Amino acid sequence: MVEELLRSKFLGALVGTGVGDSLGAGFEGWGRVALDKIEQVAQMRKTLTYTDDTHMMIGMAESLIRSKGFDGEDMAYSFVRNYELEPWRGYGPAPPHIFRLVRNGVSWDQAAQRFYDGGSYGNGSAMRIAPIGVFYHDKLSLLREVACESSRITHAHILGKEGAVLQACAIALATNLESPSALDRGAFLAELTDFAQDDVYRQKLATIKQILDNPDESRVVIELGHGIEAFNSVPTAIYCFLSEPGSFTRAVLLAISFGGDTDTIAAMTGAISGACLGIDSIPEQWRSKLENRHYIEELANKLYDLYLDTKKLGEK
Ligand code: RVK
Ligand code: MG
Ligand code: MG
Repeated sequence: MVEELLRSKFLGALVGTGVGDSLGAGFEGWGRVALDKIEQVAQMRKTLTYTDDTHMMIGMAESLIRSKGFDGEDMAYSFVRNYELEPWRGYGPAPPHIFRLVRNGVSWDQAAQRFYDGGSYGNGSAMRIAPIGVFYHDKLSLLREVACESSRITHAHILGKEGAVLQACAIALATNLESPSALDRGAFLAELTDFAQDDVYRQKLATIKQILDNPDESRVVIELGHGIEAFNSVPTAIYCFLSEPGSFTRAVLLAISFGGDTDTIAAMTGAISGACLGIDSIPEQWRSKLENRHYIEELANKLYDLYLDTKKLGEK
């Protein structure tokens, strides 16, 4: 793939997370929302302020860049430090407690096991995964391992880990597409199904195929979900991308229109769509209002430079 196209996809996935998250944040907990209502609200806002989804995505990118790849302890402390600086970003219930344990000396890969039954299956480890999705897009078995390890920092339940893995894989497959016209939705879903190791996700991927083949949006919330659990939101984001593969705007608006956990479903849809279509697909009127846009772009550029360096070293 041409280098500038790939760079644009790294930028698209990271900025796409931020734009989806901040646009969706105003509609959290709503029922169905009309598309023009979402656009109107976005237009009225001076700044698009992001939430924990993007804040943790930033922490993940910072750590990958600093450590030149995945380092669990460094990534955990990256999340902890960012949380301590801006605890008001709307974090889910468990992460702040986990961060306190890590700060008090509990090992990064042990703290999350203490919460819920077998760890959390919330969508918190999938919503932040864009940097891993793009950085490991051409090494899918390594991507699986790293996505899973990164999830263990806060989400140790198998369904939490598998949600992060599936979202990372969707971003990677989207990154690998030369253009949206190269997308074969059936093949994309078949690859994700091969990658998914849990029946809950395999079943939801089969439902996505059915809904795409016989369009019926009333099935989306009922059967795919719009909730805070990874299995009730990652499949919905994948559906939104596959439903509108040629338009970042339409994919993200669709994600928000389903209501529920709108910031997170839109963040994950934005990450996949941005990875497919690149940074220029994100409307300038949204991009220019995204809080910390230049810093997020700087991180995407640094991550891409690191990807190139790592690739050159591997080729020697
Ligand atoms: C506020 C039973 C479980 C569970 C288990 C449920 C931000 C709980 C972001 C829990 C995202 C919720 C969101 C969230 C991300 C998880 N048994 N119930 N084993 N595991 N749950 O606390 O980071 O918005 O109801 O890990 O995943 O925008 O409260 O948080 O929407 O999932 O929070 O799980 O949240 P947590 P998170
Ligand atoms: Mg959030
Ligand atoms: Mg959310």
